[in-house]
Amino acid sequence: MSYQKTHRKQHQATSLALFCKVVDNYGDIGICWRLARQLEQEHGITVTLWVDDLRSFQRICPEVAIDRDEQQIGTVTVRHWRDQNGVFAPGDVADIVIEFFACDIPPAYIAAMAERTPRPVWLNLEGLSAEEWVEGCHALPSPQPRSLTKHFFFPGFTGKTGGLLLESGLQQQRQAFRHDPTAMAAFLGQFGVTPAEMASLKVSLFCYPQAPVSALFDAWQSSGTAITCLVPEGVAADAVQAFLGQAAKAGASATRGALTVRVLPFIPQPEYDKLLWACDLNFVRGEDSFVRAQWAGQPFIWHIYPQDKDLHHVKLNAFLQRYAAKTASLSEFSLGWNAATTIANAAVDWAALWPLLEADMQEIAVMSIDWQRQLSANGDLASNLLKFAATVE
Ligand code: TRH
Repeated sequence: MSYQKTHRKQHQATSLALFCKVVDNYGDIGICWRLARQLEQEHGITVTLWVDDLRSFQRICPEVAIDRDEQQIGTVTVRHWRDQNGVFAPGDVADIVIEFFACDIPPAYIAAMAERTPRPVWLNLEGLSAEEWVEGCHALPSPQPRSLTKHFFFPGFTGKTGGLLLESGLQQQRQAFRHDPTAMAAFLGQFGVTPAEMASLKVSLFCYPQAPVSALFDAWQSSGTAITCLVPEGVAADAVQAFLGQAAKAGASATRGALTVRVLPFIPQPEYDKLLWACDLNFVRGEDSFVRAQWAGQPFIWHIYPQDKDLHHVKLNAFLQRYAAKTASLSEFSLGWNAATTIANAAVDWAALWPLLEADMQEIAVMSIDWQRQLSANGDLASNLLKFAATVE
């Protein structure tokens, strides 16, 4: 990825403030935390992460203390963004200021940005979509009051976008883990996964409550292959509880027919990556786990974040056209999982769809490696973001 430079800035950025408002669940802070760590660790940028919801943050990063206004997590400074008040001087403003998902940063911070010399680079880091319009909007300037300019920065799947978050050593770590059966067994074993379950087809399940989990569980029970479904606590809780016949607490498990369902604790973010690497098929959702499943290189099914008027179906189709155009079983299954087929959801025949997907899994895994190559060729989002910031006057 290259950005046209008109003038080279005299100084490279050394500090960055990232403002994160948690709209829902864990994806907003999940993405911001990943980006903050990578900017510090791989680029030596001093990062201050402002986040309004420390409880959600703690769920994916247990080191977070929920009662602290300011804390260091690793080398990242984390500030509790309590409200829009606050007093800021130009000296408090970082070289690069990022608002995640168009969150409103405190007015006094913006006023300080306007008074700072040089002006900071101000970016709005947007949500991920495979739709074509993203390429046209990526990197566009948006003039703001006080002669400030904000630029849009879009993650994406092509070289005309900002790319995806990808840590530099991730693929080597994944390969080392995949080639180390002892490490994989130890990882899964800590959650009570038995040797028989390890030898079965292992599926991780992360989805929104409206996914047709019970219907799929019914189909899996009659599968010709033994299946172990690993579900973090709190996910699809009603369907999991109904299957287990007991509360869906970490450690609970039950087997019916070919299917074992086992509840895991909700694990820290780096451990979740390992879960995706260890499983043969991953059900993921939202944005961050969706991207991690792509780097895991295993077949995956995406449950997209629901939007009003089924707008998310457009996004889902845009992604499937890029990723799954050649694999009908994957497209059909994904559309059914998201109630995005033309058939009513109740009519999706999971018992018929599942064997088709299962039969294509090896082919999908091979295709996934090719997909990873295409994505990696776009560079990684953190590096692309810094390269772009260096071109902004
Ligand atoms: O949690 P999500 O649904 O998050 C988001 C938000 O809802 C957000 O508002 C919306 O904009 C976005 O989806 C599209 O799904 P996501 O994005 O996959 O984020 C989940 C995070 O939680 C991710 O960083 C992985 C992490 N995680 C763990 O750390 N441990 C776990 O056990 C699990 C299941 C997930």
